[in-house]
Amino acid sequence: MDRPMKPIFMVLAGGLFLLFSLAFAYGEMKIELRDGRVITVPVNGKDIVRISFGDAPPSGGMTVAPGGITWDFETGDLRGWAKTGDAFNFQPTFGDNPTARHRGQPSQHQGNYWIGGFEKRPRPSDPAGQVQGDGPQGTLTSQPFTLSSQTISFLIGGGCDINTVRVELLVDGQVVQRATGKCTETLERVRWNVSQFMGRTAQVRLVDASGGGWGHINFDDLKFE
Ligand SMILES: [Ca+2]
Repeated sequence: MDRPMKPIFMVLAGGLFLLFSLAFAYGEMKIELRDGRVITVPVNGKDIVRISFGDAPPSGGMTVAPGGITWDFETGDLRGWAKTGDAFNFQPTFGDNPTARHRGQPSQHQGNYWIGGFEKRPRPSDPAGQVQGDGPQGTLTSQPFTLSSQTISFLIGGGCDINTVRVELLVDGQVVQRATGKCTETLERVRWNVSQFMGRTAQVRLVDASGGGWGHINFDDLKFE
């Protein structure tokens, strides 16, 4: 009577073993979102080889590259960027500060924060309309990243002398693209075709080498397209 039971017992034992294996294999990856939500994904951390993000976040969302660079400054800080000089000491700036000081040139920035070289409102609690002026000079350079898209675009404004105020793209440490503003605080989108540099190591550098009139640069919302 014992013999016919043996195969059944083995199948049951095998099934239980499989169930336990699955239960232990599938842990949960928790992803904390900026809005406070927590998403759980049923996956074992040991099985993850690489995490990548295929889709751009929706407009207005915070964009932080895997390397930790904030491209739209919605973090409210300069993470992933290195400063020289004092031109960018009070950046990013919050809100449409030019309109708050009745400049007549709305910033038209993305989200809440942007680089406004003339502005000085780093926190929402700071008085609206405060400025640091054109005097300070310096640079703001992103950490290196790998160019993996055909096009990059960004919002630029501020001064219009490309010799003193500009945004640069560096590839392997060499300047390969430059853009300046139009002597208005209002930001406009500029696109660069960077397909010839795909796979190369790049940096974005903001340069403010002028303390005179329109001696500042505005910048926001760099996108990889
Ligand atoms: Ca922004």
